[in-house]
Amino acid sequence: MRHILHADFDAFYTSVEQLDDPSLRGKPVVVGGSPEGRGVVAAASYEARRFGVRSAMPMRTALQRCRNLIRVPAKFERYNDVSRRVMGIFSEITPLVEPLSLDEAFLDVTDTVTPKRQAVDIARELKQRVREELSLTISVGVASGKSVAKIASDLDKPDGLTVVPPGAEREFLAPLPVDRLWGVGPKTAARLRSYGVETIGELASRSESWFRDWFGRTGPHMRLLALGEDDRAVVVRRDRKSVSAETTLPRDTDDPEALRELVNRLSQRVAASLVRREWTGRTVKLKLRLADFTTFTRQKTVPERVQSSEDVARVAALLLAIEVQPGRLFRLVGVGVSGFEEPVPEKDVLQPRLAGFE
Ligand code: TTP
Ligand code: MG
Ligand code: MG
Repeated sequence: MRHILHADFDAFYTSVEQLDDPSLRGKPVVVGGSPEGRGVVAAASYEARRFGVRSAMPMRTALQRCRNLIRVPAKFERYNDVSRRVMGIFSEITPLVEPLSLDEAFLDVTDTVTPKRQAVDIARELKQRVREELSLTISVGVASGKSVAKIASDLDKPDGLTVVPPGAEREFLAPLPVDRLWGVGPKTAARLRSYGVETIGELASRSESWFRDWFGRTGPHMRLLALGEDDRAVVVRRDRKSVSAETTLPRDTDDPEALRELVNRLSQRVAASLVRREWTGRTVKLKLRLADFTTFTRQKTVPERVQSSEDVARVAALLLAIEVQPGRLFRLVGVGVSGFEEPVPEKDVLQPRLAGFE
């Protein structure tokens, strides 16, 4: 019996914008491109959704549906930063975290569960920590497999918590429309409807041969998902090539002390991330941006593997010392580590990607 959590931010981009700018709170807000430039809606706040505004909708249509809609351009660096922080919180709960996108991840908490701390308690903890540390809300689904957990997290948004007890998967899925199934997009859903299948329950009641006849090789997989059976593992991807942190200085500076201090702080952040992942690296990289926006990197590969903030900072400081000169003003400093030695177990490599049906 496994316990899988799926956690997903509510209205991610717009919630971050409403957090950063209190004047946007409680209002219909979208993040996306301008209507003149044929932009589309990336994210819509729940207030905007009341007017029928949705992700992927042309901005022009969105503005027609809601005349008071406030449009904000995307700040991807900021979303990336929030994403890294939430993934950090997740990986403090369990190392078995599989990010699916910037705003969502699966967590396998099977080995974290104790009689006193059930999966639902962990889900509540997770929500509370995200609320306290990031001032944002996530919705969480709890189930015995990934597919049902993902569907569950979406059912009670925003700020939702949906638990599907073991054994209740099929019953939980039955009334839902087929396009809720993970991997069933609009095309497959339309095809299923043309066969008279509207709900997941109707789909689940079809015979094995029906699935094979209509969906060939993907048929058996679709059938299992409709039955709420999904034994795919939560896969920790170790394909990240580097871990880094950077900051723009409040004021451009050539002060060696201030720069050194900043390198130390950034090294601490990078090291914390390395320690959390149990990674060690070989190459330390320093990124520098001058007052005139010229940006360059310097890197050094060392014989001993680095992980601690002292080691990262020592190498980064060496690189920095070469570049610091009186009158040479720096605007941004970044520290990164790469060259990880982390053998990927065979079974992870062979784990099939989450295949859709179209
Ligand atoms: P989602 O998690 O799909 O949506 P959401 O977080 O905005 O809202 P929900 O409460 O329903 O989860 O996507 C996360 C972010 O990804 C979203 O805030 C913006 C971006 N995104 C796009 O840029 N284009 C899209 O078509 C979608 C669906 C999302
Ligand atoms: Mg989301
Ligand atoms: Mg999402």
